[in-house]
Amino acid sequence: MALAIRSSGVISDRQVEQFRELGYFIIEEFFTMDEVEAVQREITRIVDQHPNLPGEMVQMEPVVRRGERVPETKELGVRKLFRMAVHNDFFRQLAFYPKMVEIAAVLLGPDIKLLQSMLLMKPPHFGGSKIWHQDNAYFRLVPNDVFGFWVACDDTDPANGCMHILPGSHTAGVAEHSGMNDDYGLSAPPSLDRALACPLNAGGALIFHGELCHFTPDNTTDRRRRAVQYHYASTRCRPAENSPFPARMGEILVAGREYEGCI
Ligand SMILES: O=C(O)CCC(=O)C(=O)O
Repeated sequence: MALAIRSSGVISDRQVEQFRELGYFIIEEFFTMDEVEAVQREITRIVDQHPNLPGEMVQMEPVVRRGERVPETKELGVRKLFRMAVHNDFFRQLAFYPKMVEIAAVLLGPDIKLLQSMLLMKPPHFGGSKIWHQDNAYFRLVPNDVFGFWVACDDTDPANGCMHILPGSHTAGVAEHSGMNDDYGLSAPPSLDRALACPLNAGGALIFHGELCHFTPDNTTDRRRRAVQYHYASTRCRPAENSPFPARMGEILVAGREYEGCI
């Protein structure tokens, strides 16, 4: 990944160095509580419109879809909102959140796309795990100039399914993955005792390389665990030909320009 020599006012040189060496860094209070609450309200507004929404936007928890669990409210049955930045003005604007764009410019250079927007809802009691994986195993961008912001919209810890990462695992390329859809993950996942849990208060952000191995466990609590996940990539990336998924061409050009044959 092409790291700028200078860092912005938002991140320190030490954080840029940590990203290069370990594949992640954390910023507490990245969103203010007002911003977190605005995200929470917009989630409710979107889910209230379901099913009168583009089909890709709302995915229910599998146990709810299969009728094995009945959530207290529709919102508490949602696993994921997908590509909200394409379909919703609030989340489109969030793609231009100055701190995110500034950090993207440091990590990626001047030509930046929002590659993918998601809201990961992991509802209380039955919100299922997301198995160990590397995000660029889904995207297969070459070069791998792609990273994610995972911003907690509730207080998160291991019991309600916070992020777990394997520091430094972003340097060895994309490992073999198998499975389908949300169960697509590392064929040889690491043991849990090697994982670093990243508990965050609401508003805190994990910024992580697109090839960093990570997973989130089940939400076994009665607490919510919502998170915004926005991936940014350099517009010089090409979708690789060996991708098992449809090529991701990105959602929004955030800064700079596009290139022929690239995302
Ligand atoms: O927030 C989560 O539960 C998992 C997010 C994640 O790793 C992903 O969707 O790639």
